[in-house]
Amino acid sequence: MAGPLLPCRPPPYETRILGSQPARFPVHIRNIAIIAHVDHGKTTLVDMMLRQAGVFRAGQQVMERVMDSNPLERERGITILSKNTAVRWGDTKINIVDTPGHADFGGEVERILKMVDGVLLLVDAAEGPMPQTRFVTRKALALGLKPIVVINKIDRSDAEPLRVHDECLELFMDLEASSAQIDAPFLYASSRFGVAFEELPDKQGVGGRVSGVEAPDADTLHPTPLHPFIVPGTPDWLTGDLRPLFKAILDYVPPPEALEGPFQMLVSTLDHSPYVGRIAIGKIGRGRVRAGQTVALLPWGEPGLVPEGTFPRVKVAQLHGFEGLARVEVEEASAGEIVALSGLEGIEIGQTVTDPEAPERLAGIAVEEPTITVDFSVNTGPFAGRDGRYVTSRQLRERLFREVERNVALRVEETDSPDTFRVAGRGELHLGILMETMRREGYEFLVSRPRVITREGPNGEMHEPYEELLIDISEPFVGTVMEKLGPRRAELVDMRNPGHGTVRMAFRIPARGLFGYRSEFLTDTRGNGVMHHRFLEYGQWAGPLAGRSRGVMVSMVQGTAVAFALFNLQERGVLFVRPTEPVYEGMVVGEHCRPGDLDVNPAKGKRLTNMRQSGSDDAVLLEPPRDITLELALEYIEDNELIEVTPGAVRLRKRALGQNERKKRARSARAAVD
Ligand SMILES: Nc1nc2c(ncn2[C@@H]2O[C@H](COP(=O)(O)OP(=O)(O)OP(=O)(O)O)[C@@H](O)[C@H]2O)c(=O)[nH]1
Ligand SMILES: [Mg+2]
Repeated sequence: MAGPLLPCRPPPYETRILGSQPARFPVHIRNIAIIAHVDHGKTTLVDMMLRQAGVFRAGQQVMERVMDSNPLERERGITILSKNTAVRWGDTKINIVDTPGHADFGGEVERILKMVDGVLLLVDAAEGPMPQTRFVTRKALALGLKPIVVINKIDRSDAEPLRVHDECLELFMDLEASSAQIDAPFLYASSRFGVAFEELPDKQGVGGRVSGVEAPDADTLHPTPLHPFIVPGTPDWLTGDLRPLFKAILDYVPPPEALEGPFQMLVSTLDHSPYVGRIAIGKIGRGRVRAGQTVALLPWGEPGLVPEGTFPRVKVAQLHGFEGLARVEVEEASAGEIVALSGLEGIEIGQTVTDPEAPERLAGIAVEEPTITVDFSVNTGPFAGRDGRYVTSRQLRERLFREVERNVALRVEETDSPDTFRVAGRGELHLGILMETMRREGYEFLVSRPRVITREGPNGEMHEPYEELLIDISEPFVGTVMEKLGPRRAELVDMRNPGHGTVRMAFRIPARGLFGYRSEFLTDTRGNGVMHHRFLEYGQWAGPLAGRSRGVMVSMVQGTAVAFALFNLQERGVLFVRPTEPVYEGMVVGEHCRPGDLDVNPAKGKRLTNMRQSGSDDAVLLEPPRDITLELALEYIEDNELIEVTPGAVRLRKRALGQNERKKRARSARAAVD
């Protein structure tokens, strides 16, 4: 184990805060990112670190997962944007970046790794390493970062921390970690209860042994202030706190290099404010920067000196450092600190900002290329404009191009039709979030089925994106899953049966093969299975794939859905609409339980001979309809269908609404295949 860091050189980091507020100096710095697969507990851990480091006032009401601050993140319980925060632990400032775990945002995590000097790699004590764990670990190891492994959620009843410990080591070997990296410290933690242990606590005992950190006096270099925060309901055997984690960060994460010389900083992430525009966030690599200073914005390119005259010079309007949940305005900051610069008009991720006298570019990380594309177009349905505020192609165009300003992995292109825009992104979640955000802002539009973006292989052949698919299901469902994935061209890569009834299967599958699979998977496994997928690589075009195995029920009338009609239809499949919902001709109102589409009349009421009969409609027993979320819709629809997105509704519809037109198109499509 590495010993405590000795104060062998003068503390180089300095941040002068504007105004009279005295800053607590000198400080040491640690810059860390928290990385993991989705839902392994990163944001919950940051909550507890903030609490125990005393960021909140005593008694202050703080919402859970406070870093997931935007409404969509709160609603979905996931992190979408990475965020910076900082805590003080003794005389050390720890800058923490909470990152998103969903695979669509992997590129962002990769860039974040450039601004930190260490990572906390969280792994769920039951799930073990997952596809995204492998991805972020590979990136962190390749950058030479030495992780601190935190086996989290040890409180879970199905936790198997020792097995997961072994699996992490196996992963490190697989990824050819250096011996120093394999020697990473392992901690056992529960972010929910705010505890971390160096040794696995005994479930029968009281409190874990947190060797070495119980006596703060023994380590005078790192006084360990702690703001006790005991989560109600903490089991006895989990008595403890996060001191072992803070200690590990101080001991194992190297302080940032504090290079003297002309200012130089790589922009790792962007933020946006309606007042100051783009905000560039990164770690100062060398020298210092002041508010009001003129800097050079170097265009992307090879590392090294950039010729004079090829870059703009701009003034840093404001300079902010991170402190708890706030950003504090500072007048100057030096190498090693993570700062936010505003006023740099046109700045992009991956660019280097320097002293104009020493325009030396750093190696950036290219923004990941999109893998799927959809068409956004003006709503042409009969309900167009009913509840949206922005419905014209001009408004749609303006909004989409504005998005590109801050959503770096997104591309928007015009098409031959002035009403349609091609939007390319990293996956269904990436595009789904854009769609959801726009709908909340009052936009209305149609979205097509996603298409994969193909590339040309080395010999001119066509390549398409492949995904890594991981499925956890109970044994009896293995057969069904294999049967369904075969025609989708999935290749079984690994299968593990640890013997407790749940089987884990890993596949390599063309991204196209996954379209429409999630809803089938949920039906087939009756909601018991878990599936995760992430982009793996480009590979040979897999040839034609079968589409959705079931057809849909299409409304042949415009009107209002009636319980009586829905009751009769639910025998034919799963409905997507509720009674009293408006429907129109060509709208998809449910899934047919067989192949082939079915024209139906969801508005057909019982003949109203007297009041009692129509009143008795309410008593009809209806299955709850399937909720159509945007991501599900994106995965679900076929080429001849569209998603209608409005502030009040997400509907599925046929491209051609009229029955005759649909038949005609279906005939010509069949003819084209034959
Ligand atoms: N049992 C248990 N559940 C936990 C623990 N930590 C977090 N959770 C739960 O796991 C879920 C995900 O937690 P988050 O902190 O949002 O996970 P995350 O890694 O930030 O997720 P993303 O940002 O979406 O990748 C939430 O429901 C938490 O309550 C833990 O230590 N034990
Ligand atoms: Mg999170």
